[in-house]
Amino acid sequence: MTETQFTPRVFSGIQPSGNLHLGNYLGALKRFVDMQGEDYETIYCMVDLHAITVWQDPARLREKTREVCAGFIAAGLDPEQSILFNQSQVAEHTQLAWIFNCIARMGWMQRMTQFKDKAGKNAQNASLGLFAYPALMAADILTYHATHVPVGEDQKQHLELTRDIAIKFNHDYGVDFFPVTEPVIGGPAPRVMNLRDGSRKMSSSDPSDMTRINMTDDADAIAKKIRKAKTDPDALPSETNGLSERPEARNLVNIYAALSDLTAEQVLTEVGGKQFGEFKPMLAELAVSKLAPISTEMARLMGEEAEIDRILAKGAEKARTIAAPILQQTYEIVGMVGAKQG
Ligand code: AQP
Repeated sequence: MTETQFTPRVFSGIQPSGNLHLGNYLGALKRFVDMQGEDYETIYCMVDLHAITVWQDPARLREKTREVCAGFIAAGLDPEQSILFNQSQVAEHTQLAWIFNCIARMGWMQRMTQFKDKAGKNAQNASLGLFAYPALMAADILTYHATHVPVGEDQKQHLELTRDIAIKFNHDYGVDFFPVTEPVIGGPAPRVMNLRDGSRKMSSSDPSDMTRINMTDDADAIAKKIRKAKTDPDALPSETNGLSERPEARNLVNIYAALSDLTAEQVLTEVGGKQFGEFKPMLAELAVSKLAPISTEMARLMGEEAEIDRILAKGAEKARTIAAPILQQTYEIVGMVGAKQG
């Protein structure tokens, strides 16, 4: 099957489980905005069903869902141009996920490194949902026949699983029905690292707030976190190969590059030879100039709860018009009596 049979369509999502952070922004959200336009139909989702694979306080989940929606819009997603909604409101995701639970193999799921990382030593006590989550993610994508999925590098393995599920479904039923989705991973910061440990990714679940820049941080907090970010005593190199053994330095250069829409090479041409004492204030100023307008607009939108809920409801309605016929066709292919329309 070739991708060209399918309408170019982008799908991606973010969990409303914690603070939106710079990793979510540079790895995902900024790239969602870049893909919004005439070339693709764009569908972006607050994946609340994924969030509950670990315990979520209901009131906080509601608040975070609205906050992520506000973040999407504040960052530049236009609800008239892109479909914005929360996953639980389009039942086709979970309906298709069940079919995919029956396609995915246990061996495939057991290889998922994110489950191993998140469940840690306590895997017996992890929820079944946390284990099955990548099959729901495949359904999120394929219930729209999405052809492109912009994500951070940490989601690469889940997208490979999505491709395997589509290929196995098509093969088992002898159809060319699901597209083999292209991951869109790239840019200068596909994996933003923890500010205190360059070997770990920046994450909303890290207990220390100093490890990440939140989209809601004010200028002082951003400057303080960058000032205290772990670095090394050497000056910045003039070429990227000089960063290969310096994960913290590489991370800050990549963040600078992604925020300024430059490559790391271009940034080093400008800042090579500088000490961190000089580079960190430059980075803080850049981060504040890019993030402050977004956080200000997010705060304003958070005051308009009814408007956010209206946008989400309208988005879910639009999403359902794409998802429902694809689910119906899937049921027909699989052999469910009563699925055929008319
Ligand atoms: N550090 C990161 N660098 C680049 N991209 C990142 N993403 C997340 N962290 C980074 C991307 O953001 C999108 C949404 O992620 P998610 O909310 O689905 O969950 P996550 O990957 O589990 O993100 P967190 O915030 O880091 O949460 P926990 O604490 O659960 O690990 C995805 O496209 C992801 O790649």
